[in-house]
Amino acid sequence: LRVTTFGESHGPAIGCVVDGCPPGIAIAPEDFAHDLARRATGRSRHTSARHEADAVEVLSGVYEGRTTGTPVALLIRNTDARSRDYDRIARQFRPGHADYTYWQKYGTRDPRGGGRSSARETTMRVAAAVIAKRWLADRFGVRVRGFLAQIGEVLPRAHDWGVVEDNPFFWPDAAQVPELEAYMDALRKSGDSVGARVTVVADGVPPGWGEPVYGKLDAEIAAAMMSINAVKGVEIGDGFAAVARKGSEHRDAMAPDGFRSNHAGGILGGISSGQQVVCSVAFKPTSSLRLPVEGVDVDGNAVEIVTTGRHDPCVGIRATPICEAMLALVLMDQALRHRAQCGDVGDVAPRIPGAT
Ligand code: EPS
Repeated sequence: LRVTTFGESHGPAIGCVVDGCPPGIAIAPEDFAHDLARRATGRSRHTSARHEADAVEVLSGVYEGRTTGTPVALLIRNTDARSRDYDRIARQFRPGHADYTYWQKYGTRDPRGGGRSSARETTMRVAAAVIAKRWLADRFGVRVRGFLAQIGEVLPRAHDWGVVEDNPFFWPDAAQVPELEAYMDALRKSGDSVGARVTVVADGVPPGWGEPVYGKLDAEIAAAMMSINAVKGVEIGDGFAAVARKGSEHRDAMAPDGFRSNHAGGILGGISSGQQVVCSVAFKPTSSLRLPVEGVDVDGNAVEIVTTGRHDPCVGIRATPICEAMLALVLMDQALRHRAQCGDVGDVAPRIPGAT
C-alpha cells in the first residue's frame, strides 16, 4: 500500500493517492465524513477556529461504490484558507516551526502560511485511512481506536471507551471533562499551549504481521507516527517505562488460555503476536503563540516574533483520529505484505488468546 498526499494549507486544495488497494472495498463519499469531522478544526472552542468543509471528492479508483484496484485519488478543496501578512511570514522564522529548516533546505518559502508543514495535511491521512479501517474491519475484524491519555500534567483517573467519543477531547474519563474544559479555557486565555499524549490500539490483529528485521511492525508504526506534525515521541506497549522494569515482570507469560499480560504492546520480534497492538504518541505544545518570543529574520536580524491567526492550544486534542489513521494504514500495508509473502502459511496452531 502506498499513500502520498499533496497540497498546502493555504493552496486551493489538498489530496491523496492511495495505491495498492485491493479491489472490491465498499467506499462511498459519505464514508469519509465521520472521521474527518473527528479530526477537523472549528468543532469546539478548544481547537483552531478555522472552518473547513472537508468534503471529499473521489476522483479515481472507485466505481459503483467499490475500489477497482487502481489508485484511489481523493481531493478536498480548502474553503477557509486566509492568508495575510505575506511579507512578515516570508521574512521571519517562527521559533519551534519548520520555517527555518524549510528555508535551509529549499532556500525559498511559501508566504501564504504554514503550507506543506501545516497539520492541515493530516486531513488526507485520515481520509486515506477510512479505506484501510474498512478493509481491516471487513477482512479481519480488526478495530483501530484511540483516546487522549494525557494533556499537560493531567492524566485520566478512569478509563471508559464508551465516553471517548462523547467529549471534545477524546478523553476516557467523563467525570474529568469539566476540569479539562476549565484547564483549556485558562490556557487559551493565557495565550499559551500544552503538549499531549495519544494512545491508539488495534484489536483483532492476527499473529504474523510485520517483518523480522527490516520493516519490523513496531518500526513501521513508529515511523508512521513520527511523520505526524508535532510528534516527538512514540512508545510501543510499556515503551520507556520498560527501562525501570525487571525482565521477570516485563516478559508476557503465556498459557494455553491466554497471554498473562501485554507489556510488549502486541509485537514480538517485529511481528504481531495476536495481542492488542498498543502505541502511545507524544505531541509537543503548539509553537504558534501570541506570546512574544526571540527570533531571527531572513537577514539574520534579531526580531521579536508574535504569531497571530487560528491555532490549536493543544494539537494533541485533534490527533487521536490522525494516530488511528497512521496505525490503520501501517496495518493494512503489513497485512498485504504478509499475504503476499506467506499466504496462509502462517495460519498455524496453537493460537493463544491475547491479554489487553
Ligand atoms: C495549523 C495551523 C492552522 C490550523 C491548521 C493547522 O491553520 P493555518 O494553516 O490556516 O495556519 O487551523 O489546522 C487545519 C486547518 C486543519 O484542517 O487541521 C498548523 O500549523 O499545523
